[in-house]
Amino acid sequence: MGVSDFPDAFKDTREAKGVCPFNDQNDPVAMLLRFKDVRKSAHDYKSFISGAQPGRIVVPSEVNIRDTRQIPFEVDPPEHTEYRALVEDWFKRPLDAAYEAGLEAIVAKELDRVLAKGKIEAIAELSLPIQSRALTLLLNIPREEAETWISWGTHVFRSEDSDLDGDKAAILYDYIDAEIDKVIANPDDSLYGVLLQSEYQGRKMTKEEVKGVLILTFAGGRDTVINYLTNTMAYLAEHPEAIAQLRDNPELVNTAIEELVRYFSPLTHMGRVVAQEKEVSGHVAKEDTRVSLCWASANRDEAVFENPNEVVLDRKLNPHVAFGFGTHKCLGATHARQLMKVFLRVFTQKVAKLTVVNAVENIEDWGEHQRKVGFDSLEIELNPKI
Ligand code: EMZ
Repeated sequence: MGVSDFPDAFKDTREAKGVCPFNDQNDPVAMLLRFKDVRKSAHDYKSFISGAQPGRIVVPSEVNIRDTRQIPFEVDPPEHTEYRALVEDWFKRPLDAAYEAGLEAIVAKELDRVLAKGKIEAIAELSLPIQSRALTLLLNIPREEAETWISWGTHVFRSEDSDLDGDKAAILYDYIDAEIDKVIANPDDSLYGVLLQSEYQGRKMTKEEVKGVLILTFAGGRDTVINYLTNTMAYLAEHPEAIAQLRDNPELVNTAIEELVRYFSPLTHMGRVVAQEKEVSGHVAKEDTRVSLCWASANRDEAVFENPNEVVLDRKLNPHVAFGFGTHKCLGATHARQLMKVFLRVFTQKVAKLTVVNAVENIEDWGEHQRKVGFDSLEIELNPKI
């Protein structure tokens, strides 16, 4: 198996049963594995709610390390609709040409820096800095602020010894509190400033609500984007022909990013709390228990995808759910897609070839299933295109 192979961890259980139990901190989760069930349940926000106790829909549950409700992520319609409408335009800014040019400048600068070095550890030296610097555009704040976030490492809630690190999470919460206070004192046109001026149900957004949007913006697109970038480099290292193909056919980039995100599925699944008892693929989901929508499994479902375990860069029909589905589909997807496109474009223009020197896989443990989601470390050697 090559380093860029990401096996389908759920195939047998998906086909045999469709549902897989997983015990998370004594609050069990029934993982729904089939594409059809995942989409149908994502759509059914009345039975499978997001607006439960803050942190409970995340697996592993964050109820012990978080009280703030992430907005609009942990709210359901009708409230969700108004919150989402408040932030929707802001999160569509990545479509502006100036934003895209900003992303391009960030990726080009980071790549030039590592190309001069030749050999790097791709996560710490490239994926994390790119993700953090790109986030300054989404927040509309000075580029230097990224240095602080880079120092936090890949995940804001996880550390080397713990999946749920309360101390580390507190760094993010305190940081956001302090930033909100600064912007209250000196209003600006950052995401903080815009949210503080926004009105929800006819009154100004509270500090706690603004914090809820910001925690989501920081945490939701961090390890996922970092894994996507790193995994893409592993793929290009093992498929050198794709570098030239993508460079020579710019339109291929559009289908390629969708295919790579389907194949990698950086977010394995997302939970919901059962509000009304429901049966899904023979599993009776009892009220107040949890289910999860396994995007990673759905994205390899043979009932929907031909050759699901192959990366087909020009795949035509690709209704993947890597960014979720329905009401709660990823708010940051426009930013992520723009970054993914710019990254492929700039990378293939500047890099002739890359080689993996050493790879340490990051394997997630979901009860009886082990899923490769990315790398803990990926050392690569880069050769510039002259
Ligand atoms: C939550 C989640 C959002 C959660 C779309 O996903 O991302 C996770 O990485 C965070 O831990 O709090 O933001």
